[in-house]
Amino acid sequence: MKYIVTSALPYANGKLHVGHVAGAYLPADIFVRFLRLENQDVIYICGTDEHGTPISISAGKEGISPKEIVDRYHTLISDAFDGIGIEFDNFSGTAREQHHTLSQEFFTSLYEKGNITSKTTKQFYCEHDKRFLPDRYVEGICPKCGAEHARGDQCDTCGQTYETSTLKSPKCKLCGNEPIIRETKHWFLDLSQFTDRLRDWIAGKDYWKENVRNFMLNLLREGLIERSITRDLSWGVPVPLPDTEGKVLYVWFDAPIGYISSTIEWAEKQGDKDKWKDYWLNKDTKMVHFIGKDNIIFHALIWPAMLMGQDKDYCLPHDIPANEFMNLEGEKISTSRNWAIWVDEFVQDFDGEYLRYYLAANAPERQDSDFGFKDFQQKINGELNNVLGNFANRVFAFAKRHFDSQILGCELDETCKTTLKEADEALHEIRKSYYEYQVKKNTKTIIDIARLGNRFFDERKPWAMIKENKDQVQATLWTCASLLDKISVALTPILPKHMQKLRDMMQLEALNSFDDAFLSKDYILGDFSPLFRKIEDEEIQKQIDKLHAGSAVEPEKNYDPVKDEIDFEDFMKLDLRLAKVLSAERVPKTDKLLKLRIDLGFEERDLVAGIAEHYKPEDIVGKIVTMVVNLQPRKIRGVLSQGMILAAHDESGLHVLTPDGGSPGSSVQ
Ligand code: B3M
Ligand code: ZN
Repeated sequence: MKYIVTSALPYANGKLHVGHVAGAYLPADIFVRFLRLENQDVIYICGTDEHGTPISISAGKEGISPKEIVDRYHTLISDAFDGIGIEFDNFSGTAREQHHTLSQEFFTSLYEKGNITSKTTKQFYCEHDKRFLPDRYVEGICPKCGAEHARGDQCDTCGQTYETSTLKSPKCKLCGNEPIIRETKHWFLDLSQFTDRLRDWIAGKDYWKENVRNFMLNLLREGLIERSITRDLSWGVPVPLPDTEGKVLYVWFDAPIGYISSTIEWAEKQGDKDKWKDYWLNKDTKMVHFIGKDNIIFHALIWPAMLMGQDKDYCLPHDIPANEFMNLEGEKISTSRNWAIWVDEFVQDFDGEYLRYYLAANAPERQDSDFGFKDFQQKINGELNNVLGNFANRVFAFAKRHFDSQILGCELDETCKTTLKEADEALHEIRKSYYEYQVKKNTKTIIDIARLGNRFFDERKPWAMIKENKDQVQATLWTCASLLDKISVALTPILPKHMQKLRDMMQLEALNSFDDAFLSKDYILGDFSPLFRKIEDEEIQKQIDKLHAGSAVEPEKNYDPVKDEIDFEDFMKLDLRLAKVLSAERVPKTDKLLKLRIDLGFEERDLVAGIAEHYKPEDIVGKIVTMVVNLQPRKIRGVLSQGMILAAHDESGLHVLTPDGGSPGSSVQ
């Protein structure tokens, strides 16, 4: 059986944060490490997703090329994966030549089969920037759920996709202007032609996670529509048709093809350029895509259709275990607000495997989970240190003191056998659960084996028994050593480095298989030391302070309550005019008041304005302001005030309303 395991290609437009790792990377890496313990033939494939509008926008903002952006983040992301032991067989990038070639081949194959249609569509165009505004170049109100900050291609809030031109209140992301609609020719993948094949394909997927399978079945029930697969952009895979200058393949069309192009690159690095075919052109291959839930439609619908529309007989996804999201300290992770834990920074302060352990124990497999720093500390100190680390240390120390670090096989009594049997039953469950990607459950089950070991050690009281019955103590120690051996196997997919450290202390042979957990052997211990380190309160407080300081968490804006409704007649009683400030002086003995001489065109007036804390007299003179002129005159600090100028106030201060044109006396409607 061959496996291709992939993780969603991270956009090369930002650093890696813990939410990414929890959703699509750690679960995949753990699954691959487990398959290797099962001596399965597996390759783990990934790479950076190097196209798409966010990269072009970032490049524009920094005044550099998109290539420089993707090269920078490819390296940063790759290094971050190294820091937490995520080990791909190949980590490529979709800006590479052979990816472009393959993507164009995919397009052409579908085009020649008539699966791609073209039509002139309405697209947002910015007259100021003289360019079309695909995807993230435009932002507005989601036409499906009404959420703000919806993008041109997909709404982050409800996850739905829609025709860009249906976006409400669109704004150009480059200049903020409202774009116009212009016609432009684009190409569409006609998914309806794949309905029967997709329905047959998914019929056999009753083992899929519910959220994925139901999502797909709903889409099939609603009826498949054609989906735009090209964009007006300069950065991306050029559309392989004549007269398509300035048009590229939509990033979500070419990105999944990156799984294949990265495998081709891997085969070339292996010195056997056709080796990728053993996996991709093999109907028996089990292809497993690890993704976040916002990527389901692309992986469970569009990508299989693209594969079905190829001349080559590609294998189709076997499983798509989409994970939910991980939040942070009770809030959604937000890169724009820097409300995130960046992996490259985190591993400067903590061992990368502590992050692995916490994200495994807290995996968002069936529902969103939350990364809490105090909870992280509790799991590392309370479980790794106090349960597993403590169990190993007390067994090794006792064996060193009383048996010269030699724990040899011996006659076991019933209690020992029962304890080991309980552990083996747990291991069979763990093995099955790893095949079902149930990492969260396995983390708990493995730590429970260490808890069983601590309880067994306490109940056997070797420190007391050593004087009366050394054989019984030897049986106790051997049982404990065997439990630690089993744990070292079961926990290797999650904590590979620390479990190798444990096996080195026990001078165990190299781990070849999950079955090694059931072997019986003598234990000749080597040097040992604490397996883990405790995390101090100050370290955690420092992380929490850093998160809050670094995140531009907007303070809650409290708006003035909206006043009672008035009718149009009431509003029409107000006489609003433009007016020019001729002179200004402070009102004596007050901090807030300025006395202004106002020119209304048809007359001059005095008025008192409460703006002295925000405007020096010289700052306001000469301004054209907006004024209520039919307000009853009032004496204020001895000055007869004949009207009121309008100003807005917020946390940044007070701002008088000045029109962007008009002359004194003009009526304001
Ligand atoms: N680049 C990342 C995301 O939307 C996107 C995945 C592509 S996988 C082919 O999370
Ligand atoms: Zn613009």
